[in-house]
Amino acid sequence: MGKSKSSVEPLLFNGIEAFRLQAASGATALVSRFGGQVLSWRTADGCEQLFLSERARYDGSASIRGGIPVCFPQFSGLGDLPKHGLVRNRVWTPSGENCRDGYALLSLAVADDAQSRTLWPHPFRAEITVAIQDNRLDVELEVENTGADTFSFTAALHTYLRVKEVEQIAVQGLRGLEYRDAGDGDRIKRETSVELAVDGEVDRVYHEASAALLLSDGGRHLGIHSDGFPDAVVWNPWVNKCAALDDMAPLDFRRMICIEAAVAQRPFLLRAGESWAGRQSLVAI
Ligand code: TA6
Repeated sequence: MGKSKSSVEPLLFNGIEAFRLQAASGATALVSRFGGQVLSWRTADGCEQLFLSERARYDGSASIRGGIPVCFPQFSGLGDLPKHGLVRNRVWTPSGENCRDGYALLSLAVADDAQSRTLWPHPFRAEITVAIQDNRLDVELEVENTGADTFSFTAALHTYLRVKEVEQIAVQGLRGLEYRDAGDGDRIKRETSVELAVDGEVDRVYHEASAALLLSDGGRHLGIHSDGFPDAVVWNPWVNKCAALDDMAPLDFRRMICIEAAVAQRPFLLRAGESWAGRQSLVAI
């Protein structure tokens, strides 16, 4: 039997326009035009690697809870803009696709408009490129300053990873890094654990996290590598904050951990006409 081909097909998912990517290996991804957001990534063995809340909203009133929301031009509350910026609630436009050598790739783009300029006066173009192949997902965010003046931004790929039981996971690769503990009054601390375990709320921005991270979840392992994004964020809302989110079920905090690639500690300056790109790669091992 020959190998099936890779493909990118449009479809409706919970009433919103999306694309299904299929790699020749059988790996798949689902990418929504709303938010330019990856909503699902299944490795070739059919195993879903991303968390997507069953209570997520698809009516445009909020960003979709789960998958990989794109935060730009502001990460979290690091400025005056709405939390996590302006593009996770907007409809992105397909800007390219490629199905070759067994992989499937799709790009979606979004630009400033009259509405975004009322909140942030800068012309920009942001493009997300999602590629799957075998047991690997690459997500790249490219930002172009299409205006005449320099702007600064923070950003993140806010990746929600699905786990079997969050109290059983370990995250390696953070030891020795300085972090801002957003769950503890933004205190600056240093990571001492070889393996970060989660048994309470975690909301940390690790600075200059250039090494690859390894998420272990029972017998499953996921390598997480980023380029261009200097920081790594680890977030789990735990019991109380999860209960306060109406688009998550009360016990959903047990099924997820966000490990995000971010520009957070120092805003990035982008001059007129310049571009910046950052990538997060996930490899199931
Ligand atoms: O990236 C972590 C974080 O900034 C947390 O502080 C937490 O609030 C999370 O993002 C989710 O934010 P959201 O606005 O999507 O509820």
